[in-house]
Amino acid sequence: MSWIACAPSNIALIKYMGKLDEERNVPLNASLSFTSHDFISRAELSVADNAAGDCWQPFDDEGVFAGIYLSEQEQSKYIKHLGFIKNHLEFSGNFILKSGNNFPKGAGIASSASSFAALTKAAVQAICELKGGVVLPVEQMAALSRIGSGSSCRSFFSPWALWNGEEVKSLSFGEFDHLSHQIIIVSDKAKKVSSSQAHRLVKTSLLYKDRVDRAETRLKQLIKALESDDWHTVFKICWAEFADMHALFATCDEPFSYISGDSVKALNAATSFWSTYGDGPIVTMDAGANVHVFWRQDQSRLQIQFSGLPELAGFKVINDGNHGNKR
Ligand code: 2P0
Repeated sequence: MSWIACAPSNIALIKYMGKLDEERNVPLNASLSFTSHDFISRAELSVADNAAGDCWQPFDDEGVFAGIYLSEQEQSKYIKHLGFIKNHLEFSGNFILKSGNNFPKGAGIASSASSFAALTKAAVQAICELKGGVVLPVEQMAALSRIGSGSSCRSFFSPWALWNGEEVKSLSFGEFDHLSHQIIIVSDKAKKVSSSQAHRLVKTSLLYKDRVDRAETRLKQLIKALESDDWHTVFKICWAEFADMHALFATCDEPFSYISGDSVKALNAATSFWSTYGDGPIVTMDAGANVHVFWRQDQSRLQIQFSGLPELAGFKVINDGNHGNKR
């Protein structure tokens, strides 16, 4: 018997950075994210016949979810989360766990969010069925998933997800519910500082003191701008927010940066595009070097113009819905 679940990635525009409770991944500030249409992770559980414990395997076929290999450390974090769910649901059997994404790992597309959400869904479905119980409601699954990876709780809600403390819910912003998400891949190297380390280190920055207030203020401003269709203000707030997070990284006790020279090239292309056309994409960066841009449906011509900019030549551009569009 096997159980399969899929979950989408999500990208925060107001960032989760800094934890109130490290064990349970309770954030210090509320965050707001846009849920991907089809950057997806898939998890499959099947009952293991031996008592050697749970184990992880990649998908071994040629399908879109194959070819993703987790490091030893990633496997053990993933299996630990399965153990946590088994323990929570009082289940003692063992599973073979397979997982993969239809997008590259370590490319700054928040594969941790989608993969932990997919695992949580598959594990809850499997255990509830094996025990003859009712599958948990989505809010409870999101809360369990959050313990494995904080940002994964937002992947249960769409098109937008608002996560505050231990609660997460869907939001909708009319025409902004159908944004086109494009990622400028300037690097596919694994990041040197993990997100969990970053959450810890930012607290040592002198800029951290008012960080929660700044994030909460921006969240209110962003929701207001999204509700009033004020795209330019949305752009300005999102830029200020990712710059704020990256400034925390650069000013903590063991300073680090995810922003490379190529990230700056992509960012400059976006700012000069806005200056030239008086319009452009929302821009953000995650805890990685790659640059995320979001477009409204009515900006499809601008999006094509942007994709063709000479400054972006040589970078791979991945589109939500059109993966691996290499230029
Ligand atoms: C976010 N990030 O809001 C922020 C912005 C990265 C940059 O949440 O330690 O993998 O598992 O709770 O969720 C990435 O951190 O960290 C993240 P843990 P997670 O998306």
